[in-house]
Amino acid sequence: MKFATFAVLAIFVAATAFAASPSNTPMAKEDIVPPAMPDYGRVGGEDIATAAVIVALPFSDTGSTVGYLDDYDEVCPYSGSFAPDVVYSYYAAEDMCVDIDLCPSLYDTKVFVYEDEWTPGDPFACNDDADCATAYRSFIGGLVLYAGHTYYIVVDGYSSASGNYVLDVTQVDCPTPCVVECPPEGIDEGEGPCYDGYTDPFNGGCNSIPDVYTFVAPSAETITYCGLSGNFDNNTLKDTDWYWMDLTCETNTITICADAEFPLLLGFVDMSLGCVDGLGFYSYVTTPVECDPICHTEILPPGPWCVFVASLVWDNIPCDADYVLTIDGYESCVPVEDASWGSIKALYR
Ligand SMILES: [Ca+2]
Ligand SMILES: [Ca+2]
Ligand SMILES: [Ca+2]
Ligand SMILES: [Ca+2]
Repeated sequence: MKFATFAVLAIFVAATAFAASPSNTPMAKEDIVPPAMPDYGRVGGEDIATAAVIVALPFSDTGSTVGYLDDYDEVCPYSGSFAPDVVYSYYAAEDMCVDIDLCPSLYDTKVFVYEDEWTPGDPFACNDDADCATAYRSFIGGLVLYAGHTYYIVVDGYSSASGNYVLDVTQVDCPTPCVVECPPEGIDEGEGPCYDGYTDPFNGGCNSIPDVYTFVAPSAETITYCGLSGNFDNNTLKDTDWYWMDLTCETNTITICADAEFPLLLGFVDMSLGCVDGLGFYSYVTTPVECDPICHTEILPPGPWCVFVASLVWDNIPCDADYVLTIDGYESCVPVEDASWGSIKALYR
């Protein structure tokens, strides 16, 4: 109690000194006494051989990775980490699903899971940064464990990060498998699945050299594409699909919708300047979960535009993950001065 009072007082004094100082330079950082940090202590195992055994679920533990060795690392998607790690193990007596939650931890965590043995470069599951209340914490949701297998949960850190962690492993209802079906009217994207070393010579847009596109034919009807996207090269790359439209009307109200077996990034790219450096989205929408259809509407001026579809994340999305994209409002406009009755009638045949 005494110490806590002292720490609070020290911060107050430091803040006052900083605010009121007539100096034109800020005071040195070392003068600020940091608040006391708890030390959650050493409780996890050092490595797979000495893993701390999780006997039953739900399981909750707090500990610190400080002072442990860096035995393991996985890329998901950041490489080059040398952070210390601790290991827990759990034997699944039956098929089940679990959430592995490090969200309340106090440092930039990373977590990965091995099945039965160390499989470097090929973890059973892996996450660095999840959608936690605090940024950069880790979470693996709805992970399917199979009866008769032992799972090693490695609590690790991004880069050199280490510190106090809070680990919760909870059995949850297994998620309904997300399956996106191609409707009968769907046009096959035609690209095929990505793979390690893939360079996307098909429709990678400005991510490919040379740039390549799927050219969309205008239609008064809804245009539907069935495509694939996913992650490859150790989840450092993703297949991006660029659908090219030449908008010819004075204003073009375009609605794009997509449903995917992966978290989705869907948007418009203004291609009027081509693949210039720093090319960004005109606008976009995202969904952090799979099988969550999203739509986006813009009123666009005439010119070349792309619809962009890809996985939002670099996180073990298989290369054959399906999506369905629809485009509404991409119609042809014939310039009035060039229009003949014949050409106008041809449009509506
Ligand atoms: Ca490590
Ligand atoms: Ca992290
Ligand atoms: Ca694709
Ligand atoms: Ca592609």
